[in-house]
Amino acid sequence: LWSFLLLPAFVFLALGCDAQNLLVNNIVPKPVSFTATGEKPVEIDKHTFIIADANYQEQAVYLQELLQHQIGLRLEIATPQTKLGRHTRIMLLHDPIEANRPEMYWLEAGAHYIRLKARDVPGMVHGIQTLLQLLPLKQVKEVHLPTVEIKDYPRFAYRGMHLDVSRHIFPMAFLKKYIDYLAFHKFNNFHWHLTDDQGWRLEIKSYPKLTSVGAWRNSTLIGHFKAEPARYDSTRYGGFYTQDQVREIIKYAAVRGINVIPEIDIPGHSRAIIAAYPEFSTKPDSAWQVANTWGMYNRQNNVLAPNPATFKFLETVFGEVADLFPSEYIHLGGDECSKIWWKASPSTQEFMKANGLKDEKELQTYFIKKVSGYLAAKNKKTIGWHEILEGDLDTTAVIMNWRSDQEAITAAKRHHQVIMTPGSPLYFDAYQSKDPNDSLAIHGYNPLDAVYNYNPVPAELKKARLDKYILGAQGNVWTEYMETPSKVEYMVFPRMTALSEVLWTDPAKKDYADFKRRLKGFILPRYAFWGSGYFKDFEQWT
Ligand code: TNX
Repeated sequence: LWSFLLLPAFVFLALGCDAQNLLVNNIVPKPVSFTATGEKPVEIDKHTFIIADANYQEQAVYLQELLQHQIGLRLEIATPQTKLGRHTRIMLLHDPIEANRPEMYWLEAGAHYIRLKARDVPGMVHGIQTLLQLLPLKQVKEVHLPTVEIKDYPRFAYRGMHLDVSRHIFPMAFLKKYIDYLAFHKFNNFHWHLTDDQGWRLEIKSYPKLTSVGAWRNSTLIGHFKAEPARYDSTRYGGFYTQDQVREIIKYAAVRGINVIPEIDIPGHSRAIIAAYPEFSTKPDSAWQVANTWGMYNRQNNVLAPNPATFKFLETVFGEVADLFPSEYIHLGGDECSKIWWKASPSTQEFMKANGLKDEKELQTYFIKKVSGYLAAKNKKTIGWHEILEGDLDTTAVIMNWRSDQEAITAAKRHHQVIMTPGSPLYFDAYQSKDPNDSLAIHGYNPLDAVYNYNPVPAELKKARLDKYILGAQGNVWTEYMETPSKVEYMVFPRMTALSEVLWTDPAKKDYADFKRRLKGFILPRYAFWGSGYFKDFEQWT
């Protein structure tokens, strides 16, 4: 008789736990640890309150908006005066949880409460994302959340996505959507590539021609299939972001736990600058235009000349940038600086002689050190592409490595921290299929499984116990052939989702087949819910 009476309770518990395991098993990126606590599920309905302490007031509003959008319930944010009664409360609380675990969160769902604890804003945002992944993607009157306990934190400190807005510019609304994508995937840095040969996109008060001239080119991409060459017409193309707009983006990202790192690319990739101010070029008398084609490297002059006016310019521009962006790090580019224009310029050669620089590499280092010094004077640290390693640099500079493991090993041996962003497989402007009719892209083939199976820590570094120098990794989104937001979405999804798990989850817990199960069952519906495009044929190519 006893076993007969106990059976229903047992079935309830067993089913309850299964349901909980199932839900938690669907989270992307996979969390560090979770336990299904098997209590009576928590009910969320229109009477549920959100309560946040002083640290997380903005995140309470963020959660309120997300919940309203996802399940159609607009929950009230309680104030100290609110009478809570016996209704469920979702609590956002500051708690150090564990020492030395930045971005950690602790989610507990018990009988009448959901408690989210975090030591910092990014941690709280990650907890919010996990909570949303435990809830359905549909409008409800009430929903029952199985009781769970999740403790979670990232594998890497730097988890970035980059976006090139020079080759193509995107509306403010899309930048915000992109930041929402980063937040959902528990990234913490947005690398904003704001300048390049094909357009300068940031208002600089002291040098207005950077945008009145430098933000505009006379070519617009029209053809865009792999099977046919890219075609352009000569329509004027361009635009830029005002400093007020930039502040709006920074604020929007900060609420979502995301730091915005601006990149001003010098001393190469500077064609838009010299179109606006020819006096900073090695040929001040030429009439330069903002570049109308891609791939300027070596073919057309796009380097800055070392003269007092140029250095004054760089100090002022990086000064305005440092004042505008709260980020601890500013990216000064430093990639692909063609040396031939310096070789061919008598005044540059004279400058080098006068300053004891024996070759153009040393001149490049001279530029990087100057700008790094301007940044340091503003209390900012430097990030640069790995070419900045060509010279002897202060070890506070972080190296962004876009080539092979070898550059990372060199940098780490010289005690620089490194962010891994190798073309293969982290350039999301590369093809994700071998379909001859695919939409136009650059480079080879970086399919989804290559991204998923990527390990940012080179084996040799691990052996040499230098793996602590790897800060993390980043997906790069160069937009030569991404002229619309939907093309960007097509290129980043689902590869960005795969990268989020590379950066967050313990490699021992990764499993590509299981990732694809979660992707198909739970993330593709998200893309659809956001109204976002994505590359649908990934199964065929991986
Ligand atoms: C190289 S990687 C570049 C970019 C291009 C990209 C195209 C790097 C630091 N520079 O200027 O957009 O290749 O994939």
